Amino acid sequence: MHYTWRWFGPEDPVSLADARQAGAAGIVSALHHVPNGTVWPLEDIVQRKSLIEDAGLRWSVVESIAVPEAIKLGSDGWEDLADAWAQSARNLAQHGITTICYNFMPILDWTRTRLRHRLADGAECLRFDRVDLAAFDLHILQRPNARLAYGPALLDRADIRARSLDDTERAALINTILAGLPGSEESYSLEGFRAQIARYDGLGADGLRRNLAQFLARVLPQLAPLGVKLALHPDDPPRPIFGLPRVVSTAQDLRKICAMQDHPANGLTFCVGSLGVRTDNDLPAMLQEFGPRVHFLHLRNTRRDRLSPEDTAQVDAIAGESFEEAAHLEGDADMARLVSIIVKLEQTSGRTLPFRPDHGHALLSDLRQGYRPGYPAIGRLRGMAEIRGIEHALVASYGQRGDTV
Ligand code: DNO
Repeated sequence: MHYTWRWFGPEDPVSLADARQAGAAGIVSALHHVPNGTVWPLEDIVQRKSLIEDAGLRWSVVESIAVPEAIKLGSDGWEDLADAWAQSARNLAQHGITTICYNFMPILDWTRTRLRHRLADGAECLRFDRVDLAAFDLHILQRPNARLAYGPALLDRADIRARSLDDTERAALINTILAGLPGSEESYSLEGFRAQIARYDGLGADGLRRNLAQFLARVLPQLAPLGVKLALHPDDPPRPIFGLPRVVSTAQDLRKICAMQDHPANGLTFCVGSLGVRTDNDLPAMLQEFGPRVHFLHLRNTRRDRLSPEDTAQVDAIAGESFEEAAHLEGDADMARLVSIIVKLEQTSGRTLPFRPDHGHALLSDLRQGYRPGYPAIGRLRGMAEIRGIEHALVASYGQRGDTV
Protein backbone atom coordinates (compact mmCIF):
# COMPACT_ATOMS: atom_id res chain seq x y z
CA MET A 1 0.00 0.00 0.00
CA HIS A 2 1.24 3.46 -0.83
CA TYR A 3 0.53 5.83 2.10
CA THR A 4 -0.67 9.20 0.90
CA TRP A 5 -2.09 12.35 2.50
CA ARG A 6 -4.27 15.06 1.05
CA TRP A 7 -2.59 18.45 1.02
CA PHE A 8 -4.53 21.46 -0.18
CA GLY A 9 -1.44 23.47 -1.10
CA PRO A 10 0.61 26.16 0.64
CA GLU A 11 -2.49 27.51 2.44
CA ASP A 12 -3.19 24.19 4.13
CA PRO A 13 -2.80 24.54 7.93
CA VAL A 14 -1.42 20.98 7.97
CA SER A 15 2.01 21.20 6.37
CA LEU A 16 3.94 18.82 4.16
CA ALA A 17 6.31 18.20 7.07
CA ASP A 18 3.30 17.23 9.18
CA ALA A 19 2.18 14.79 6.49
CA ARG A 20 5.62 13.24 6.38
CA GLN A 21 5.80 12.88 10.15
CA ALA A 22 2.33 11.34 10.10
CA GLY A 23 3.83 8.58 7.95
CA ALA A 24 2.83 9.55 4.43
CA ALA A 25 5.14 8.86 1.50
CA GLY A 26 2.93 10.43 -1.16
CA ILE A 27 0.79 13.54 -1.49
CA VAL A 28 -2.65 13.97 -3.00
CA SER A 29 -3.07 17.51 -4.23
CA ALA A 30 -4.76 19.76 -6.77
CA LEU A 31 -4.29 23.25 -8.13
CA HIS A 32 -7.37 24.66 -6.41
CA HIS A 33 -6.48 28.21 -7.52
CA VAL A 34 -6.97 27.40 -11.22
CA PRO A 35 -10.59 28.17 -12.18
CA ASN A 36 -12.75 25.25 -13.31
CA GLY A 37 -12.66 24.66 -17.02
CA THR A 38 -9.19 26.20 -17.38
CA VAL A 39 -6.13 24.19 -18.39
CA TRP A 40 -3.68 23.69 -15.52
CA PRO A 41 -0.53 25.59 -16.51
CA LEU A 42 2.66 23.57 -16.74
CA GLU A 43 4.58 26.05 -14.62
CA ASP A 44 2.07 25.77 -11.76
CA ILE A 45 2.30 21.99 -11.94
CA VAL A 46 6.10 22.13 -11.81
CA GLN A 47 6.00 24.51 -8.87
CA ARG A 48 3.58 22.36 -6.86
CA LYS A 49 5.58 19.24 -7.64
CA SER A 50 8.84 20.80 -6.45
CA LEU A 51 7.27 21.98 -3.21
CA ILE A 52 6.17 18.42 -2.54
CA GLU A 53 9.47 16.87 -3.53
CA ASP A 54 11.49 19.39 -1.54
CA ALA A 55 9.64 18.09 1.52
CA GLY A 56 10.82 14.54 0.77
CA LEU A 57 7.45 13.41 -0.62
CA ARG A 58 6.01 12.49 -4.00
CA TRP A 59 2.93 13.95 -5.75
CA SER A 60 1.19 10.61 -6.23
CA VAL A 61 -2.42 11.46 -7.04
CA VAL A 62 -4.33 14.49 -8.30
CA GLU A 63 -7.60 15.06 -6.49
CA SER A 64 -9.40 16.46 -8.35
CA ILE A 65 -9.56 18.06 -11.73
CA ALA A 66 -13.10 19.43 -11.40
CA VAL A 67 -15.53 18.50 -14.16
CA PRO A 68 -17.46 21.63 -15.24
CA GLU A 69 -21.27 21.50 -15.07
CA ALA A 70 -21.57 21.92 -18.85
CA ILE A 71 -19.90 18.53 -19.28
CA LYS A 72 -22.26 16.88 -16.79
CA LEU A 73 -25.18 18.55 -18.53
CA GLY A 74 -23.85 17.77 -22.01
CA SER A 75 -24.66 21.37 -22.92
CA ASP A 76 -23.15 23.53 -25.66
CA GLY A 77 -19.40 23.74 -25.49
CA TRP A 78 -18.94 20.55 -23.43
CA GLU A 79 -16.47 19.16 -25.96
CA ASP A 80 -14.06 22.09 -25.59
CA LEU A 81 -14.29 21.85 -21.82
CA ALA A 82 -13.60 18.10 -21.96
CA ASP A 83 -10.55 18.78 -24.13
CA ALA A 84 -9.33 21.38 -21.64
CA TRP A 85 -9.81 18.81 -18.85
CA ALA A 86 -7.81 16.26 -20.82
CA GLN A 87 -5.12 18.85 -21.49
CA SER A 88 -4.69 19.42 -17.75
CA ALA A 89 -4.28 15.66 -17.33
CA ARG A 90 -1.78 15.59 -20.20
CA ASN A 91 0.22 18.39 -18.60
CA LEU A 92 0.31 16.42 -15.36
CA ALA A 93 1.33 13.22 -17.16
CA GLN A 94 4.21 15.10 -18.75
CA HIS A 95 5.53 15.50 -15.20
CA GLY A 96 4.91 11.92 -14.18
CA ILE A 97 1.63 12.45 -12.30
CA THR A 98 -0.76 9.98 -13.84
CA THR A 99 -3.46 9.07 -11.31
CA ILE A 100 -6.39 11.48 -11.55
CA CYS A 101 -9.34 11.39 -9.15
CA TYR A 102 -12.50 13.21 -10.26
CA ASN A 103 -16.21 13.08 -9.56
CA PHE A 104 -19.41 13.42 -11.55
CA MET A 105 -21.83 14.72 -8.90
CA PRO A 106 -24.12 17.46 -10.23
CA ILE A 107 -23.47 20.89 -8.67
CA LEU A 108 -22.44 19.78 -5.19
CA ASP A 109 -19.43 17.72 -4.32
CA TRP A 110 -19.60 15.94 -0.97
CA THR A 111 -22.33 17.18 1.36
CA ARG A 112 -22.77 17.27 5.13
CA THR A 113 -25.19 19.12 7.38
CA ARG A 114 -23.00 19.63 10.45
CA LEU A 115 -19.28 20.28 10.54
CA ARG A 116 -18.43 20.09 14.23
CA HIS A 117 -20.57 17.41 15.73
CA ARG A 118 -19.39 16.78 19.28
CA LEU A 119 -18.98 13.19 20.36
CA ALA A 120 -19.24 11.75 23.87
CA ASP A 121 -15.43 11.70 24.29
CA GLY A 122 -15.10 15.38 23.28
CA ALA A 123 -13.81 14.67 19.77
CA GLU A 124 -15.64 16.17 16.79
CA CYS A 125 -16.81 14.72 13.51
CA LEU A 126 -18.83 15.56 10.42
CA ARG A 127 -22.46 14.57 10.29
CA PHE A 128 -25.10 14.16 7.59
CA ASP A 129 -28.58 14.43 9.07
CA ARG A 130 -31.50 13.68 6.79
CA VAL A 131 -33.91 15.74 8.92
CA ASP A 132 -31.65 18.79 8.59
CA LEU A 133 -31.24 18.16 4.88
CA ALA A 134 -34.99 17.93 4.36
CA ALA A 135 -35.58 21.03 6.54
CA PHE A 136 -33.14 22.93 4.34
CA ASP A 137 -34.67 21.63 1.12
CA LEU A 138 -38.28 22.33 2.12
CA HIS A 139 -38.06 25.51 4.14
CA ILE A 140 -34.87 27.32 3.18
CA LEU A 141 -34.24 26.35 -0.42
CA GLN A 142 -37.99 25.93 -0.99
CA ARG A 143 -37.34 23.70 -3.96
CA PRO A 144 -40.48 23.23 -6.07
CA ASN A 145 -42.08 19.81 -5.46
CA ALA A 146 -39.60 18.98 -2.73
CA ARG A 147 -42.46 17.74 -0.50
CA LEU A 148 -43.02 14.87 -2.93
CA ALA A 149 -39.54 13.55 -2.25
CA TYR A 150 -39.97 12.74 1.43
CA GLY A 151 -42.15 10.35 3.43
CA PRO A 152 -44.73 11.71 5.91
CA ALA A 153 -42.75 11.04 9.10
CA LEU A 154 -39.70 12.82 7.78
CA LEU A 155 -41.81 15.72 6.47
CA ASP A 156 -43.23 16.23 9.95
CA ARG A 157 -39.85 16.13 11.57
CA ALA A 158 -38.32 18.43 8.99
CA ASP A 159 -41.12 20.95 9.52
CA ILE A 160 -40.56 20.90 13.27
CA ARG A 161 -36.81 21.17 12.81
CA ALA A 162 -37.13 24.11 10.43
CA ARG A 163 -39.34 25.98 12.94
CA SER A 164 -36.83 25.39 15.71
CA LEU A 165 -33.79 26.77 13.85
CA ASP A 166 -32.60 30.11 15.16
CA ASP A 167 -30.83 32.57 12.84
CA THR A 168 -27.38 31.27 13.69
CA GLU A 169 -28.33 27.64 13.15
CA ARG A 170 -30.08 28.50 9.92
CA ALA A 171 -27.04 30.40 8.62
CA ALA A 172 -24.75 27.54 9.66
CA LEU A 173 -26.89 25.01 7.81
CA ILE A 174 -26.95 27.11 4.63
CA ASN A 175 -23.24 27.65 4.85
CA THR A 176 -22.48 23.99 5.48
CA ILE A 177 -24.47 22.80 2.48
CA LEU A 178 -23.75 25.56 -0.01
CA ALA A 179 -20.39 27.10 0.82
CA GLY A 180 -18.56 23.99 -0.28
CA LEU A 181 -16.50 21.68 1.89
CA PRO A 182 -12.74 21.40 1.38
CA GLY A 183 -12.09 20.08 -2.11
CA SER A 184 -15.41 21.34 -3.51
CA GLU A 185 -14.52 23.75 -6.23
CA GLU A 186 -17.67 25.90 -6.20
CA SER A 187 -19.87 27.57 -3.64
CA TYR A 188 -23.33 28.99 -4.19
CA SER A 189 -25.84 31.50 -2.91
CA LEU A 190 -29.35 30.13 -2.35
CA GLU A 191 -30.49 31.86 -5.52
CA GLY A 192 -27.54 30.55 -7.51
CA PHE A 193 -28.11 27.05 -6.23
CA ARG A 194 -31.80 27.14 -7.25
CA ALA A 195 -30.79 28.29 -10.72
CA GLN A 196 -28.22 25.52 -11.04
CA ILE A 197 -30.76 22.90 -9.97
CA ALA A 198 -33.17 24.15 -12.62
CA ARG A 199 -30.56 23.45 -15.30
CA TYR A 200 -30.79 19.75 -14.43
CA ASP A 201 -34.57 19.62 -14.86
CA GLY A 202 -35.48 16.61 -16.94
CA LEU A 203 -31.94 15.25 -17.31
CA GLY A 204 -32.44 12.29 -14.98
CA ALA A 205 -30.01 9.48 -14.20
CA ASP A 206 -30.03 8.19 -17.77
CA GLY A 207 -29.11 11.59 -19.15
CA LEU A 208 -26.34 12.09 -16.62
CA ARG A 209 -24.98 8.61 -17.37
CA ARG A 210 -25.06 9.35 -21.08
CA ASN A 211 -23.06 12.52 -20.49
CA LEU A 212 -20.51 10.64 -18.38
CA ALA A 213 -20.16 8.09 -21.17
CA GLN A 214 -19.60 10.75 -23.80
CA PHE A 215 -17.08 12.53 -21.58
CA LEU A 216 -15.14 9.29 -21.10
CA ALA A 217 -15.34 8.50 -24.80
CA ARG A 218 -13.77 11.86 -25.53
CA VAL A 219 -11.00 12.02 -22.91
CA LEU A 220 -9.96 8.39 -22.47
CA PRO A 221 -8.46 7.89 -25.95
CA GLN A 222 -6.40 11.04 -25.40
CA LEU A 223 -5.13 9.90 -22.00
CA ALA A 224 -4.86 6.10 -21.90
CA PRO A 225 -1.84 5.99 -24.27
CA LEU A 226 0.02 8.30 -21.84
CA GLY A 227 -0.49 5.88 -18.96
CA VAL A 228 -3.03 8.14 -17.24
CA LYS A 229 -5.37 6.31 -14.85
CA LEU A 230 -8.72 7.95 -14.18
CA ALA A 231 -10.25 7.27 -10.78
CA LEU A 232 -13.90 8.27 -10.53
CA HIS A 233 -14.95 9.07 -6.98
CA PRO A 234 -18.35 7.79 -5.80
CA ASP A 235 -21.23 10.05 -4.86
CA ASP A 236 -21.22 11.31 -1.30
CA PRO A 237 -23.79 10.62 0.02
CA PRO A 238 -24.46 7.82 -2.44
CA ARG A 239 -27.98 8.76 -3.54
CA PRO A 240 -29.76 11.63 -5.27
CA ILE A 241 -30.13 14.79 -3.19
CA PHE A 242 -32.20 17.90 -3.98
CA GLY A 243 -33.77 16.01 -6.86
CA LEU A 244 -30.39 15.86 -8.63
CA PRO A 245 -29.47 12.58 -10.27
CA ARG A 246 -26.40 10.66 -9.08
CA VAL A 247 -24.95 7.75 -11.01
CA VAL A 248 -21.87 6.61 -9.04
CA SER A 249 -23.50 5.14 -5.95
CA THR A 250 -24.03 1.38 -6.29
CA ALA A 251 -22.32 -1.74 -7.63
CA GLN A 252 -24.66 -1.64 -10.62
CA ASP A 253 -23.61 1.98 -11.29
CA LEU A 254 -19.94 1.03 -11.17
CA ARG A 255 -20.52 -1.88 -13.54
CA LYS A 256 -22.13 0.42 -16.06
CA ILE A 257 -19.29 2.92 -15.75
CA CYS A 258 -16.59 0.28 -16.23
CA ALA A 259 -18.43 -0.91 -19.35
CA MET A 260 -18.55 2.61 -20.84
CA GLN A 261 -14.88 2.27 -21.82
CA ASP A 262 -13.59 -1.24 -21.37
CA HIS A 263 -10.06 -0.14 -20.55
CA PRO A 264 -8.16 -0.24 -17.23
CA ALA A 265 -7.55 3.53 -17.53
CA ASN A 266 -11.29 4.00 -17.00
CA GLY A 267 -10.98 3.39 -13.28
CA LEU A 268 -12.40 4.17 -9.88
CA THR A 269 -11.60 5.68 -6.51
CA PHE A 270 -12.85 3.20 -3.93
CA CYS A 271 -14.14 5.47 -1.16
CA VAL A 272 -15.17 3.22 1.70
CA GLY A 273 -16.93 6.03 3.55
CA SER A 274 -19.05 7.14 0.60
CA LEU A 275 -20.08 3.71 -0.68
CA GLY A 276 -20.44 2.40 2.87
CA VAL A 277 -23.41 4.61 3.70
CA ARG A 278 -25.71 2.33 1.69
CA THR A 279 -26.67 -0.95 3.32
CA ASP A 280 -27.10 -2.50 -0.14
CA ASN A 281 -23.44 -1.90 -1.00
CA ASP A 282 -21.51 -5.04 -0.09
CA LEU A 283 -18.09 -3.42 0.20
CA PRO A 284 -15.84 -6.52 0.29
CA ALA A 285 -17.66 -7.97 -2.74
CA MET A 286 -17.40 -4.63 -4.58
CA LEU A 287 -13.70 -4.28 -3.83
CA GLN A 288 -13.11 -7.80 -5.16
CA GLU A 289 -15.22 -7.21 -8.25
CA PHE A 290 -13.83 -3.80 -9.18
CA GLY A 291 -10.31 -4.31 -7.79
CA PRO A 292 -8.58 -4.30 -11.18
CA ARG A 293 -10.17 -0.91 -11.92
CA VAL A 294 -9.42 0.62 -8.51
CA HIS A 295 -6.53 3.08 -8.83
CA PHE A 296 -6.98 4.98 -5.58
CA LEU A 297 -8.58 4.33 -2.20
CA HIS A 298 -10.13 6.56 0.43
CA LEU A 299 -10.07 4.65 3.67
CA ARG A 300 -12.51 6.17 6.12
CA ASN A 301 -15.53 4.91 7.93
CA THR A 302 -19.08 6.05 8.58
CA ARG A 303 -21.73 4.94 11.05
CA ARG A 304 -25.37 5.05 10.06
CA ASP A 305 -27.82 6.16 12.75
CA ARG A 306 -29.70 3.23 14.18
CA LEU A 307 -33.32 3.64 13.06
CA SER A 308 -36.70 2.84 14.49
CA PRO A 309 -38.70 0.21 12.51
CA GLU A 310 -41.03 3.01 11.33
CA ASP A 311 -38.11 4.96 9.87
CA THR A 312 -36.51 1.89 8.35
CA ALA A 313 -39.62 1.28 6.29
CA GLN A 314 -39.33 4.76 4.79
CA VAL A 315 -35.64 5.09 4.33
CA ASP A 316 -35.25 4.35 0.66
CA ALA A 317 -38.04 6.67 -0.36
CA ILE A 318 -36.51 9.62 1.42
CA ALA A 319 -33.21 11.25 2.00
CA GLY A 320 -31.44 8.03 2.90
CA GLU A 321 -30.05 7.49 6.34
CA SER A 322 -28.35 9.92 8.62
CA PHE A 323 -24.74 9.10 9.31
CA GLU A 324 -21.65 10.44 10.92
CA GLU A 325 -17.98 9.96 10.29
CA ALA A 326 -16.58 7.24 12.52
CA ALA A 327 -13.02 6.55 13.62
CA HIS A 328 -11.34 4.54 10.88
CA LEU A 329 -11.78 1.09 12.38
CA GLU A 330 -15.04 1.75 14.18
CA GLY A 331 -17.81 2.40 11.66
CA ASP A 332 -20.14 0.12 9.73
CA ALA A 333 -17.45 -0.99 7.27
CA ASP A 334 -15.14 -3.81 8.29
CA MET A 335 -11.88 -1.98 7.60
CA ALA A 336 -9.61 -4.87 8.55
CA ARG A 337 -11.35 -7.10 6.03
CA LEU A 338 -11.09 -4.44 3.32
CA VAL A 339 -7.38 -3.93 4.00
CA SER A 340 -6.88 -7.68 3.74
CA ILE A 341 -8.53 -7.62 0.30
CA ILE A 342 -6.29 -4.72 -0.76
CA VAL A 343 -3.17 -6.57 0.39
CA LYS A 344 -4.25 -9.68 -1.54
CA LEU A 345 -5.07 -7.61 -4.61
CA GLU A 346 -1.61 -6.12 -4.50
CA GLN A 347 0.03 -9.50 -4.06
CA THR A 348 -1.79 -11.07 -6.97
CA SER A 349 -1.52 -8.11 -9.36
CA GLY A 350 1.94 -6.83 -8.44
CA ARG A 351 0.45 -3.32 -8.16
CA THR A 352 0.90 -0.92 -5.25
CA LEU A 353 -2.28 1.02 -4.58
CA PRO A 354 -2.27 4.56 -3.23
CA PHE A 355 -4.68 5.21 -0.39
CA ARG A 356 -5.30 8.12 1.86
CA PRO A 357 -6.79 8.11 5.33
CA ASP A 358 -9.80 10.38 5.09
CA HIS A 359 -11.76 12.40 7.64
CA GLY A 360 -11.98 10.45 10.92
CA HIS A 361 -12.40 12.47 14.10
CA ALA A 362 -10.88 15.78 15.10
CA LEU A 363 -8.83 15.07 18.22
CA LEU A 364 -6.36 16.60 20.69
CA SER A 365 -4.53 19.54 19.12
CA ASP A 366 -6.90 19.49 16.12
CA LEU A 367 -9.54 20.89 18.47
CA ARG A 368 -7.29 23.62 19.83
CA GLN A 369 -5.67 24.71 16.59
CA GLY A 370 -8.57 24.42 14.20
CA TYR A 371 -8.76 22.24 11.11
CA ARG A 372 -10.42 22.07 7.75
CA PRO A 373 -13.65 20.11 8.06
CA GLY A 374 -12.83 16.48 7.34
CA TYR A 375 -9.08 17.07 7.33
CA PRO A 376 -7.84 17.06 10.94
CA ALA A 377 -4.14 16.26 11.31
CA ILE A 378 -4.29 14.03 14.38
CA GLY A 379 -7.51 12.27 13.36
CA ARG A 380 -6.05 11.31 10.00
CA LEU A 381 -2.70 10.40 11.55
CA ARG A 382 -4.52 8.04 13.92
CA GLY A 383 -6.44 6.48 11.01
CA MET A 384 -3.30 6.02 8.96
CA ALA A 385 -1.44 4.46 11.89
CA GLU A 386 -4.28 2.04 12.56
CA ILE A 387 -4.40 1.01 8.91
CA ARG A 388 -0.64 0.56 8.86
CA GLY A 389 -0.94 -1.71 11.88
CA ILE A 390 -3.48 -3.86 10.08
CA GLU A 391 -1.37 -4.06 6.95
CA HIS A 392 1.77 -5.02 8.85
CA ALA A 393 -0.05 -7.69 10.83
CA LEU A 394 -1.55 -9.16 7.67
CA VAL A 395 1.67 -9.14 5.74
CA ALA A 396 3.50 -10.73 8.67
CA SER A 397 0.85 -13.41 8.92
CA TYR A 398 1.22 -14.13 5.19
CA GLY A 399 4.97 -14.39 5.72
CA GLN A 400 5.72 -11.60 3.27
CA ARG A 401 6.29 -7.88 3.54
CA GLY A 402 4.34 -5.53 1.32
CA ASP A 403 5.64 -2.26 -0.03
CA THR A 404 4.37 -0.08 2.76
CA VAL A 405 6.20 3.19 2.39
C1 DNO B 1 -14.07 14.57 0.55
C2 DNO B 1 -13.57 14.15 -0.71
C3 DNO B 1 -14.24 14.75 -1.94
C4 DNO B 1 -13.49 14.24 -3.12
C5 DNO B 1 -14.03 14.62 -4.44
C6 DNO B 1 -13.33 13.88 -5.53
O1 DNO B 1 -13.39 14.43 1.50
O2 DNO B 1 -13.50 12.77 -0.76
O3 DNO B 1 -14.11 16.13 -1.93
O4 DNO B 1 -12.22 14.78 -3.07
O5 DNO B 1 -15.38 14.35 -4.52
O6 DNO B 1 -13.54 14.51 -6.73
